[in-house]
Amino acid sequence: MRKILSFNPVPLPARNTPMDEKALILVLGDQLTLEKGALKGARPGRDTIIMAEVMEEASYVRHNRHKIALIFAAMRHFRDALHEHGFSVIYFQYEDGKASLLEAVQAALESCEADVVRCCEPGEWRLSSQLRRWQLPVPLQLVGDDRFLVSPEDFSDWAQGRKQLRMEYFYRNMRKKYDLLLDEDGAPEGGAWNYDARNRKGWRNSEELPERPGADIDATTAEVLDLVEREFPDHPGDLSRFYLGVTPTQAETHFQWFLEHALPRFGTYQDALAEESPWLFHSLVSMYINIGLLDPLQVCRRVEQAWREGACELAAAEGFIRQVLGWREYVRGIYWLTMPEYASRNSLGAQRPLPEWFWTGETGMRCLEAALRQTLDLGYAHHIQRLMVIGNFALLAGLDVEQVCAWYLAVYVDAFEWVELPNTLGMALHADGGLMASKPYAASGKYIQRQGNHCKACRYDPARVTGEGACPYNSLYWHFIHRHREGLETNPRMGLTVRNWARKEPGEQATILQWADRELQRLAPEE
Ligand code: FAD
Ligand code: DLZ
Repeated sequence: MRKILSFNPVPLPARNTPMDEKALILVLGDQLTLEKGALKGARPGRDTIIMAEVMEEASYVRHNRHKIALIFAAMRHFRDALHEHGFSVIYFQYEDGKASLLEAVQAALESCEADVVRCCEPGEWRLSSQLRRWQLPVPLQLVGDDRFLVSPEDFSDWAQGRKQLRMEYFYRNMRKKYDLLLDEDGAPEGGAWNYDARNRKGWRNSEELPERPGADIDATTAEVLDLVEREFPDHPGDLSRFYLGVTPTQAETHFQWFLEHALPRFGTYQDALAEESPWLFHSLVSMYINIGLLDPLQVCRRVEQAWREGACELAAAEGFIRQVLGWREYVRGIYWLTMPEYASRNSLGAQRPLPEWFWTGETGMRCLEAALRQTLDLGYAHHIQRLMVIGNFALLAGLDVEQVCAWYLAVYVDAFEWVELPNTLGMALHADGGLMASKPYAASGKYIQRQGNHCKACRYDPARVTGEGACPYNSLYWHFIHRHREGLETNPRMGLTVRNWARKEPGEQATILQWADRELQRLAPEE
């Protein structure tokens, strides 16, 4: 019998808090939820809260300026909300010059009486292992993160003994456990668990794109934007286009806008690529969920409710819920199941240096340039841009896995390693030996042409494989298949492609491989 994930969202370790114990509660920049994590059971008047904008967290990668601004502005607004709830908060602003969270906590301990330091388990292995090495004059208590719907322990129980881990089965369990999109008999609404096949339409510029709400910039946020502009001159991000909400209320406004204006088309155009819009009908809520401004379960329930009220089709609601309830929780499970070893995997031996144009966007390839420019300027690209445009190029070209992952961690506003790494290393680069995906997401220019309208305006032709003006994705695709043909021919989902390659005349193969080598040298030189 299959194991069912235990229903209780994230059992926190039993905490026997003596009534007179005073805690110094460290709240990290992506833990901004009242009454969850380390703030669960916190007592105003007795416990003190510490929050700190610190150099180490702001610069462990070259974070997009939108991300730093989002985190600092959201932290400052959260501090104000804590004050309103009667809490005493020690808050270090970036200008206070604290280098690290440890330094901030040590300084806070000198100015308050605390018997214990309490923190919710950090989302990234890097910080989690650092915290465990801290030497403090009082004990450090780490509590589980109850903003996720499955704890790492429950995920590990589910994974144990399975020959192969597949998101689809995990997701079905989650639907049952959280009673989402089930009919009265507990069967999936509409009779199927997955409506992905209906969610793959290409963009032909045939729909009007609704205008998105902008940012609501108050004095606190404006101050942060100035600070980030001044202090992080070498980081990507055009802050004159700041578009993010920084409080739960603002995040809710953006989500409500999505429900009303974009959800009805979300499913249909989930995989589409468009010249006209960086976001199409996507929700733009990952950053809010990831830092605690929106609750993942509530977001799913609201989408289900929208469908039940007739506001969208089942395929749209199911598609969205699968991403949040399924993929988001699944990748976190994979991360904690396999770290720290996962980060060093490179099963396809990809080692080409990351080209400099990843930081400028200048490639001349219309789809790639659009995806990179919006990534660098706004810190946002939707899933298909991350996977099938940028990630696909990195996969086909065999770019160095560590460098590609570090780039993804830096450039997106929603990037935290627990979600970035399995998506990049596993899903996009297929470097984890097939743990995340049963086949590499490798595609030629034809896929990109089918999904959108970039190719029409591009100098490269998706119908040509070699010669000046041929779309580079085409020859690189065959180069990839050729390089990895031995490993791929036994993969049931790739065998046919390998056989198609083998059927080509040796002369044609040689021409394609030579052209691809030339393209690789031009676009991703080895030195
Ligand atoms: P929508 O398309 O509107 O989807 C709804 C929500 O579903 C998202 O907000 C997100 O919470 C969730 N979701 C969708 N797909 C995934 C997924 N594969 N994994 C986890 N959650 C998912 N997501 C991040 O939050 N942070 C990252 O650093 C990140 N890096 C990625 C790197 C690569 C190479 C790839 C292929 C995907 C990455 N994703 C990441 C997943 C996904 O692309 C983003 O969550 C999504 O594009 C965010 O935009 P949105 O809110 O408009 O999402
Ligand atoms: C991402 C980020 C940034 C840019 N700055 C801070 C900060 O100054 N202080 C803080 O507490 N948290 C910050 N964060 C979020 C942390 O990096 C995040 O908590 C860890 O990566 C664990 O997920």
